[in-house]
Amino acid sequence: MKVQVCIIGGGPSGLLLSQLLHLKGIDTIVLEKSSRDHVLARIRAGVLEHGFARLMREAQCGERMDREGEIHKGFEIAHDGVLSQIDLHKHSGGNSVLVYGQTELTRDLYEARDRLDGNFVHNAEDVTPHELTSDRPYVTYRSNGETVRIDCDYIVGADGFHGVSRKSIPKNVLREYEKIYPFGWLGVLSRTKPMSPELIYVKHERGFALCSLRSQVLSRYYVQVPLTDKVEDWSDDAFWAELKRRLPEEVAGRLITGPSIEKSIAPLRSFVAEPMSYGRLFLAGDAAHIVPPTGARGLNSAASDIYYLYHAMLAHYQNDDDSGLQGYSAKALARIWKAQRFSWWMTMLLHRFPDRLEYEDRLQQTELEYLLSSETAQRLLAENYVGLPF
Ligand code: RFL
Ligand code: PHB
Repeated sequence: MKVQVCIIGGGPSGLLLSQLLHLKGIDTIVLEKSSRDHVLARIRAGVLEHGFARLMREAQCGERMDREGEIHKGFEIAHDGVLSQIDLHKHSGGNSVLVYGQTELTRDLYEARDRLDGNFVHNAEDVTPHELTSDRPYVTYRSNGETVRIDCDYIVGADGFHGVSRKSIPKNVLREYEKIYPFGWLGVLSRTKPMSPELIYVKHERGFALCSLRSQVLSRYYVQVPLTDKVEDWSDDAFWAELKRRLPEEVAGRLITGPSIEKSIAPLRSFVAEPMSYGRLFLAGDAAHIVPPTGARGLNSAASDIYYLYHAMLAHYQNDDDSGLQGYSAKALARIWKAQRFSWWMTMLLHRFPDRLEYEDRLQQTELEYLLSSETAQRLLAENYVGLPF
């Protein structure tokens, strides 16, 4: 089989790119190693930048997002028993974010691909890119015991952090930057009414917590836990009790608890791989970079990669102009590093760090006091949280 662009990975990055290219008459195939049900069972991001929402509309996938997604013009920070509001709208020149779950967004993308009869292979085993530096790259995979070969012009590696694409770039070309944080987030999804219309980020001496939501009947909460904790260690009751302890009293009193319908622990990590292209392979999304979720940048950073790659491919196929593809890695990385900086900053600001100097704890406290007392500092936060332009 021959296509113009072979996309490895059917998460939000791969699906969005295939949909955008398809609409412009560029043919793609998406090779996904898992089943659709498996991909749709993952509970991840909840906050979308307005730039991402725009791209979803351009991909003709924005209808349900615009109907069911909630516009959030601010969020709250809880610390020392007090709540302080960050007015994103005021401090970012009228912008906001959209609260709409990654699971729903991925479902919308799948449905859009189905409507256009997009090429999609689920349960593709041993997906392997070949001949990346030749002008005839190809990808092989196994399905029902047979090896299938896809010839293409370009390969896009959108196969997440554990995928095969990044690993196919030679070690002497690839440079990896990584920071592992000494804790994780224990997340619970519950079919309960959210306690607050806005997200609440909590700094507490027992550790960070986050109150988020997916809709008016679906809540998402997180607490910072040591890396050694296992999900099995945490009964629902223990989770709710710990969350309550970290919330200001008036807020804790409003918390509505219920059985968890999903519970998982995500370790926190910052990671960037450079360059993001090698020959005819282009990396996008979590395949090339990871952020701790504190700044809600992960999926949003994937969206800016897809935007740059989509326009670079259009320029190639429509105008025979390869400058976008040649400049893709540098352009994407410039924005990625800013999202890295912001996510690192939010993480350092709000978490409890074991084994740290008291001096550093005082600096952290001062940083937060400064933020909450300075409009200039809140403007910087708002500009980054709603998403830098792309
Ligand atoms: P994905 O979603 O990991 O999808 C990659 C796909 O590739 C498949 N795959 C392969 N396919 C073929 N062959 C192989 N060898 C393959 N290896 C893997 C996988 O099965 C999968 O389907 O990457 P993508 O598309 O780049 O999307 C990235 C986002 O998923 C991620 O950045 C966000 O979820 C991060 N994130 C958040 N981002 C935000 O922007 N806002 C948020 O509020 C936010 N909250 C979060 C988050 C991530 C979290 N966790 C669990 C890490 C909250 C959490 C708790
Ligand atoms: C979420 O709702 O899952 C969420 C929201 C904001 C974050 C991270 C995760 O910063």
